[in-house]
Amino acid sequence: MPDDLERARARLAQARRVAALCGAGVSAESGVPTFRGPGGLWENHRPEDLATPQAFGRDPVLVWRWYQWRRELISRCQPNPAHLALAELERRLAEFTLITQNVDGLHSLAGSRAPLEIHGSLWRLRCLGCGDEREDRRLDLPDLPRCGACGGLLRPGVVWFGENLDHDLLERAWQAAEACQVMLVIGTSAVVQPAASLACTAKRAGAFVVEVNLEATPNTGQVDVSLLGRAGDILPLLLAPA
Ligand code: BJW
Ligand code: ZN
Repeated sequence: MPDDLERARARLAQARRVAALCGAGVSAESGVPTFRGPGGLWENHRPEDLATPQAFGRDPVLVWRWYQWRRELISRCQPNPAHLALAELERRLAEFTLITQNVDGLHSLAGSRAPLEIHGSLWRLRCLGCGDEREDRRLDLPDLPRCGACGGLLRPGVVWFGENLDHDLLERAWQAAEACQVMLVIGTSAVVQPAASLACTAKRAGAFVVEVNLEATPNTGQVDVSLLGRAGDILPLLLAPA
């Protein structure tokens, strides 16, 4: 592990173009629950009951309750050293792309300027009537929030299973994966597509890929270095001078 850390640190220090692909593990130390694994959101809820357009169509009150609960919980969370290290990396590099699956907004709070939130944001609401999408940070939403312009039902501005990711954001993420010299893959179980494939794309295009996770993932066999541990401990070490 110390050798792997050194190798990763040296490659990162030399790189001019870097991309990071983040998952729920990055926010875990801020107190945001992950999805899979012990204590994860899917331990007590089935994704198909809460995170699909069909679930919302069947029971929007149930789905909204779950999202309101998460908005409230996350409103009390602060960025942790992993978020701060990623914001610092962006300041150091001319070309840095932060691709995040997280919908909690903590990267922006940590100072990251342009995270590609490929699974959307809990803090944006979209109208099913007129399609208007805007930021809304209220914690006292009614059971079924409605659009001020057309009265249509509002939904969370996140990407559910079976839905397409935003084309432009995904395109920028693919481009960053293809162009980067180092990719950091942090705190993601790497089972949800197409996000998980971004690491393989970076590897195929010649990047040095570093995984940071508490445990092995389906990507571990393909990456150059796998650093096992907490993102909030490892990322600051990766950025520290040699
Ligand atoms: C730590 C740590 C610490 C903990 N430090 N580490 C190809 C093959 C098979 C299926 C598909 C496919 N292409 C598409 C699909 C279907 C589907 C999919 O991938 N299914 C698989 C699960 C089987 N994908 C989709 O539907 C996507 N849409 C799409 O592709 O459209 C086109 C299409 C549709 C249908 C068929 C084919 C094509 C959309 C995916 C949307 C995912 N949405 C969610 C919910 C977002 C909204 C919300 O938050 O409510 O996104 S699901 C959930 O999983 C969330 C996450 O962003 C996502 C990924 O999870 P993540 O971030 O990896 O978290 P965890 O919890 O899984 O892992 C945490 C990790 O951290 C663990 O590894 C820990 O060890 C680690 N960790 N603490 C470091 N301190
Ligand atoms: Zn509307």
